[in-house]
Amino acid sequence: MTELILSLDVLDRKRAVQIAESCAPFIDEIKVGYPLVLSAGLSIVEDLAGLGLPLIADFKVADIPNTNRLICEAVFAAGFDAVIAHGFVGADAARACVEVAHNHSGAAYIVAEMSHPGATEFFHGGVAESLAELAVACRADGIIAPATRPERIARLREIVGEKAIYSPGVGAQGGDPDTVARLVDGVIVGRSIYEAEDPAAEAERFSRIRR
Ligand code: FNU
Repeated sequence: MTELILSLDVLDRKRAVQIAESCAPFIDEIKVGYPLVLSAGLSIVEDLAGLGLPLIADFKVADIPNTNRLICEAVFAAGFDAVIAHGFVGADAARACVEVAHNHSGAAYIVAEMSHPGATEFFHGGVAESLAELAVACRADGIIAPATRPERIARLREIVGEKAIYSPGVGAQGGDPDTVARLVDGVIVGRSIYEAEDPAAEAERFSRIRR
């Protein structure tokens, strides 16, 4: 069954918790990134932990191996269950994230190709394929691939096989949830849910794309 992952890019702590609570029955995981953590503080993780849903840290970690290790240790110490890291920094740096994640019984996902229009400037021409290969070689738990380009997801699936593919870019960025849900393990949805008049109703609607 394709998972539904709520991207909680809401700046106000109270509103973030309210939205997460109301959507919780319809979602499988919550993804938190810089917007919420930098606005509300890392302790937001404690507020969300009570919902019992896995929490993904979308920090797109991209530094030298030692710094990546320190960042990921802090991520898992804070209570996150998974981390998203960049692969373009090289296998040693990406592997540092994977190792820390696995030492904490968590998961690490490598960005293979991003979803915004500008991503084609650097990710195309074989780069995304190389990043997907790197994710496999580093024993990452999966990759991030663009819901805005289903044909690219299909290509990257050939490389990662049964590893998880989590895909942002449906709704606000134009990707079609039904098309993408058939290709991936998890669909990541932010604005379409948290900016809706009734986020829970919208989450419920998206949850029906799960097969
Ligand atoms: P929404 N995100 C993304 N594209 O959109 N982590 C990527 O290639 C990627 C991401 C994140 O558009 C983005 O930062 F690697 O409002 C945001 O948090 O649905 C979320 O996915 C998409 O949010």
